[in-house]
Amino acid sequence: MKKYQAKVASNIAFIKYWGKESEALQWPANDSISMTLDALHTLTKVSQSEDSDHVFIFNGKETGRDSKQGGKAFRHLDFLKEKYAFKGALKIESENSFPTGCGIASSASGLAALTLASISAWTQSASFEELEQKGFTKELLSNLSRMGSGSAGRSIFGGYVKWNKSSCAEDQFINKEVEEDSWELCDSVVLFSSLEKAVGSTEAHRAAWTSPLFAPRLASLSDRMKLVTDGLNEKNMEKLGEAIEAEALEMHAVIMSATPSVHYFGRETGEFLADMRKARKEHGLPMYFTIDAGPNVHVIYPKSHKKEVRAWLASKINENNLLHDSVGRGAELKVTD
Ligand code: 2P0
Repeated sequence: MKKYQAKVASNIAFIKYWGKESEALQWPANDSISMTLDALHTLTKVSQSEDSDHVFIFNGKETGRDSKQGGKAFRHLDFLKEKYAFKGALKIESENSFPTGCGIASSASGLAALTLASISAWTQSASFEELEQKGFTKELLSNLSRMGSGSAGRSIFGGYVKWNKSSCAEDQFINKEVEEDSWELCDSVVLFSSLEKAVGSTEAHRAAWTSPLFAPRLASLSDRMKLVTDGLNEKNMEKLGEAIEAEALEMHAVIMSATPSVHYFGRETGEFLADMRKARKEHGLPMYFTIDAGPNVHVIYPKSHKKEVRAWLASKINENNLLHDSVGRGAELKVTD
């Protein structure tokens, strides 16, 4: 039985997708931009099955329609099957190379890998070229991944990827903004907790509109987007870094001032951010933080300073709590017998 295998890395947003204009259409409240990672990935293998329903095995364990992980996957499979009138059930085996649900967008790599591998299996396509011949361009695959989980749309492409909300939901699109080879940035994730977060992203997205900080944020975000894209194009770490730190803190301020109010990070994370800023000043290390919807910190720095930054991190954090990664090349697809 042929297995269609998608390997998709997670991504870390520099300008966050936070809040939705429409949940049904997966239309975000703002443009976002992220760096696709390389090592932190989901590997999903899909084969066609004789069973009456899909079988979804997540990290070695069969996961049903009613579970949190399975629910999102099954809903997305149902959506794809109905949209394209695909025939038959699938057997899906999916594994993450990193802890799930703690601020390393696992739904980004997971839903993108599921989209890619399941469409490849249903259409029996062994490569991106074959998928494109059947109408499934990377742009379409990215858009379909977005329907599974917003951030997943950005993980199909490598490098630095922008999700443009456009003026109506149907016109939104995702594209590579800056090539991965143009500037190699690293991301070291500092794990303060590998536990699943108590409040999921979808629920927290919904609450964003209740924060008094949300409207002013949306009004000023295009200036910050310019700083981020200029920083990437000019390879200016200070410009990029200051913008991504302000952005992460602002997203968390929105989350904390929304109803219900959620705190995704605690004292340990806060202390680490202060230490990092101090070390940056004292030792001139070009490292800056961003934080997703979880307690873990992503330390972003140019590859040229990999040795010094990682030495500083190793002096502060137990190596079991560090995940080192860098900018990646985007989704991969292959078929095994
Ligand atoms: C992002 N995050 O841009 C932002 C920043 C987390 C913090 O997108 O409801 O799991 O599945 O579309 O993609 C996490 O939200 O939300 C997220 P859904 P998703 O990466």
